Amino acid sequence: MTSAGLLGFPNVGKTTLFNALTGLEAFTAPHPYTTTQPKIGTAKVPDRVLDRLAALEKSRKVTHAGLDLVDLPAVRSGSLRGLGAGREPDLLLAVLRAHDSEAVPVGEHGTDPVGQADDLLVEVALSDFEMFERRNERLTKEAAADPHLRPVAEAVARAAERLGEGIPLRQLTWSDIETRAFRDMAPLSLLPCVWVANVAEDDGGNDKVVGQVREAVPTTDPVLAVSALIEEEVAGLEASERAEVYEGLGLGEGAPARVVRTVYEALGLVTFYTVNRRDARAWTVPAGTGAREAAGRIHSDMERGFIRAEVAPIQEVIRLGGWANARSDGAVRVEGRDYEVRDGDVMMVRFSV
Ligand SMILES: Nc1nc2c(ncn2[C@@H]2O[C@H](COP(=O)(O)OP(=O)(O)O)[C@@H](O)[C@H]2O)c(=O)[nH]1
Ligand SMILES: [Mg+2]
Repeated sequence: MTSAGLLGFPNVGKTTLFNALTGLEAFTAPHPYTTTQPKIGTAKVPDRVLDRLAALEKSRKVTHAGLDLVDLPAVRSGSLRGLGAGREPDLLLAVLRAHDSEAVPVGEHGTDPVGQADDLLVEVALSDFEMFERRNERLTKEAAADPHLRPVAEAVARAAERLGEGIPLRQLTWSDIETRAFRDMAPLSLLPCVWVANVAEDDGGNDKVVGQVREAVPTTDPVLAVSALIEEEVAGLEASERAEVYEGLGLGEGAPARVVRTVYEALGLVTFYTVNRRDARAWTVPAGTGAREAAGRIHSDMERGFIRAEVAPIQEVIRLGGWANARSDGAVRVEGRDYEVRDGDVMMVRFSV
């Protein structure tokens, strides 16, 4: 499953946001470094259209898309080294404290989200830099003896130089060969990053905060404002109450839906749906995935024996009152194996094995 790592300085609200997104109650405390072991949880992706489709088709089960979240230990100077090695996340969710509640002690990085963003960018670039410098030294020697290594050595040298200037690797363009050469080092600054400003409960100036953070981070990084504390409380309510509370508080669809959608977008993922009496289900694939390959996500037989896909946008299926109606009304298209699955497609795969 897709995974996001929560990154940030002590006490900024990482665990609170983790709880809000996963509905788990991890231990939070108003003192730093309460999270010593990474915790893992799964955020269910709230998806009202999928729920409506399931109701129309009388599916016995609904399977939402998910996002694995890793609540990483707080960032201290030098603490990032080796963090990515092993089970690195697909993306970073960088959390910035943007509230100054007196109940929560202020750490050395303060409550100014822009300062924290600057400092986090430096920490991440620095930890990658040290790794690339070491690799660079070794590769320079090896490439002198083995010309085949030269392109890789040059890429690592160039990366080390830019990291030394504080530039995250994701801001530069790398070929597939270069990215592969970096892979075993798992550089954090190459990962897509979504920034979350953890704002006060009563904050009316969220747009301003978002704008300020946006100025401080790479232009391609999405920025969101979330009140983690409220969201944690809402996550504790019955599912049936949540939508109403969100509406009452003017929080729209709520943070879990917003965060997960932003993460999917940042990773270039699209969601498609399958539905029958047994199960209504959301699936995610990289944008540009062909129908046959997407079918393989559901079952390898469907990929092997793929004949065609019947496709209609989920909103259209719901508007017409279900799949059978959509089909008799001519809203269902027949697509071949190379059809690029679009976000929101309902797909029925015809196959034979
Ligand atoms: N007032 C207020 N307190 C918060 C907010 N987010 C987190 N906190 C509190 O800040 C403290 C530290 O939060 P925690 O999630 O443990 O921070 P972490 O160290 O980044 O994991 C806890 O007491 C939280 O209840 C918020 O949006 N507003
Ligand atoms: Mg924590």
